[in-house]
Amino acid sequence: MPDHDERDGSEARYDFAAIQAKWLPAWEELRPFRTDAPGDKRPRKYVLDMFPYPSGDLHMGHAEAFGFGDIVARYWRQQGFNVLHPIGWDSFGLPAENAAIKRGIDPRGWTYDNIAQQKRSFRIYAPSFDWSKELHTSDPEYYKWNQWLFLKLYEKGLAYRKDGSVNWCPNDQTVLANEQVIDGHCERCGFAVVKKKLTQWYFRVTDYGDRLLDDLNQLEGSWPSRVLTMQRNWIGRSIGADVQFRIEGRNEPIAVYTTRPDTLYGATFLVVAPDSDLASELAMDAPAHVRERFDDYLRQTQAATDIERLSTDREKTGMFLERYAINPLSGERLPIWTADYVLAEYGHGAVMAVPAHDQRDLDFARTFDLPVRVVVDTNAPITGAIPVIPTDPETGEALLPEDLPPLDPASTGVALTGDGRLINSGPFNGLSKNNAIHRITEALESSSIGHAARNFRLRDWLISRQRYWGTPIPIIHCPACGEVPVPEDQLPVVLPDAEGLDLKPKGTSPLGAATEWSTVDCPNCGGKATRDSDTMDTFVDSSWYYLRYLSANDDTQAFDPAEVEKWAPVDQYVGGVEHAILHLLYSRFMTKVLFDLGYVSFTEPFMSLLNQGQVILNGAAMSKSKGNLVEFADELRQHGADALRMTIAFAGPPEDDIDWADVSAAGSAKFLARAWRLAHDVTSSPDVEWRSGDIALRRVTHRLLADAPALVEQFKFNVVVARLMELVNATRKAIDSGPGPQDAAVREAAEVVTLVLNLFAPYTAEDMWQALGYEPTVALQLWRRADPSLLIEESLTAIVQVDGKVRDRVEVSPKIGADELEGLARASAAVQRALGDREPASVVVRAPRLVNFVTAK
Ligand code: ANZ
Ligand code: ZN
Repeated sequence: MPDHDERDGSEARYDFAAIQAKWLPAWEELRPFRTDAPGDKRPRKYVLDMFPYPSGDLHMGHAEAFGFGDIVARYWRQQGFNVLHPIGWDSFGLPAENAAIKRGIDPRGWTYDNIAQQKRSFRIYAPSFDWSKELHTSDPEYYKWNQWLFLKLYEKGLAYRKDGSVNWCPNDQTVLANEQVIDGHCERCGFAVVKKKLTQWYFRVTDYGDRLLDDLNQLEGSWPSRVLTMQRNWIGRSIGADVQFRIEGRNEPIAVYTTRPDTLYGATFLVVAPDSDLASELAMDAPAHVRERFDDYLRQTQAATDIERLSTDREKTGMFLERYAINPLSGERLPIWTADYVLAEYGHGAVMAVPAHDQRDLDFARTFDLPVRVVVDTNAPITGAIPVIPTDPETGEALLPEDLPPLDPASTGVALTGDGRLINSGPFNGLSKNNAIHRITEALESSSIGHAARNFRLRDWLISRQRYWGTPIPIIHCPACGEVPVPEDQLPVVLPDAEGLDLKPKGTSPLGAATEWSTVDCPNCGGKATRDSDTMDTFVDSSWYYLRYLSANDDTQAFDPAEVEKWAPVDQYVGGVEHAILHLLYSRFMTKVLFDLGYVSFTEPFMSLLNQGQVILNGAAMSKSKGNLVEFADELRQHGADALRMTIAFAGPPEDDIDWADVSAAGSAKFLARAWRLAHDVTSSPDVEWRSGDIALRRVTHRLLADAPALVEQFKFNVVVARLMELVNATRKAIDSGPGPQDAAVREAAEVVTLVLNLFAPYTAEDMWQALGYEPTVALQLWRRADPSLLIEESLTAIVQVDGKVRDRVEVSPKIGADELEGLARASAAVQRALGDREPASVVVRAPRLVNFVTAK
């Protein structure tokens, strides 16, 4: 709807559709955002939005994320940088395949149709992309380099295949990474996930556990702190010791991992994970009735998820294996149990149970009536080397031992996890917990029955999937040679045609059924061999795409090291917090691997991260099924790209959710029309001398010029918009009831409004720029420096009172501090007269406006 407000000056009509239609073709011809113009000497910035998955048209979440990314990209261009802001599609993955199965079509067609649709919408929305770098991960030109990367990891021993118990989605009939299991359910379809033993491909992420953790320190302050915390928790480094226990009737000792070697004398039994090889072996050599019960118990375990198993408020289950271990320090004989609260995949899949000091062990011991022995006296607190005598917090009197809470977890049911001094621990009695951890670890090391050890919660990355629409794994299985990597010059291994293949999930990859594709000659011995039929997790594709943008059209290498040197790492990354763990972790891992391989010279991919909130409606997430969807296409049609972008920028801090019920795109359109008319009302020419303009308006203009950069860099986009509105209002007033449209300050203000609008409303800004007498494009105009002489603030009048009575007024700066203001007030002759020889009992200072001296009455 064209907006025209008679009260608002110019007769010109703001018609967003006409403005869009005018500038879109002009820009496409100008290509102002190309980054490879010959001789371009500008310094560089790399601004990246997480690339979209082509599941349909763009949605409001895209409008938001790409809107924010574009503000940053446009801002750095105004600051004189050559800014790379690329776009591509994360176009492999399950939704395409599931849609294809449902409709009996090719996932390729579905995917590329959706990309075309999203592209059309992007063109109108007009983020400042360099379209020449466009990529799609499902193109062989892209996934060839996934395969190349896989082979590099394979050469380094960082890609390997192993049998393991994996998460299996019975609905999607594919394995899932631990990260893709949410509360025991498939992240994609919501089906309950089960455990299955399968041979799968992994990337050795755990080798990088320490660096993935330690390098987060580099990102402190430039990534959201909650993302840093989520990364740290996910990696979950734990520090402790491995301890060897001899097993009766077995040659080899077994190892357990513990974070509390100080409690070794308090171990009263051992527990092994039912689904570990060790448990099966121990049960195998146990009496027959144990073997039978064990099989039942194992089945029961496999139905539970890791999260359920680790939960502390779950009824403890388990069984005695009728085997015994020997405590390596005390020589005590300890029964061996199996219980599902111990996980096969963590540490060694076995624990020394210390029920007095570990809650899960205690719950278990109480359920099965096993002994509890306290070995750390937590009533003997420690500070440094000096024992502290505990005191009653109320009376402050020293407490006698009998007054202290009992050291009896067996009856209280509460494990003692605090600090204290060792008891019941032979030669280690009297040591503090921390000293004992050191001493006992040393003792274990010196007799070669243990050593200091670390563990990560992080697991290796399971990358193989039994699905069609992904990157084929470039390995050939030969009966004679085993695993043979596909030679580099035979890449890409192109996906076979979907036509004629049954894509329905059935537990093995549909690629295996493409016999013509999968039967090959072994590159090594020439004999008959078969291709690996699994495809890669799509997180592999997105783990390095930021590098491919730099050489998107290079078919000789994954990326050109010279381009990487110029552009990478990414200066500003923008995307959803739903990727706070996996995608970022995998990109960080891949970057470190590429660093180690000598391909890049940095170890972190994304120097700064902005997580936008969600666009919601009436307090709830939008969804098609709930029927509360705000469609991007509808909003775009109704209000235009600029009003949409403006609404998003103005809604609030970008990290917060935007409730579409609380914002007004129509209001944004009105504001844009109001701003746009300013440019048409200016009557002075571009060469007018600004310094001759109205000083009050110039002050408002220059304060915005001075403040906006820092506000943008702190992502306070909404504040910039608010300040821009203030300038638009001041300019309108100057035209209508101030110095008038011919005043130089009016032109200056209108030009600055245009420069700032370029960040949020590029079409409107371009049209204003032309109305002001300039050539396109405003997007490449440099930011203007604020004139410092216009930033000096006016003074204001502070009131000085004595006992609430006004005694004086002083002129002060609006920025005056409380102490300075009080000093000025005390120096006032009127105040000194009013006070006489009385000392004020208190002084109330409300800088910059008021001081009140209160005398005691
Ligand atoms: C004895 C002990 C005594 C423990 C005590 C704790 C407190 P984090 O911090 O997560 O690394 N553990 C070891 N392997 C396990 C497995 N596969 N499944 C379940 N639990 C396992 O936890 C390490 C502690 O978790 C280890 O230290 C071990 O219990 C248990 F007062 O050993 B502790
Ligand atoms: Zn062979």
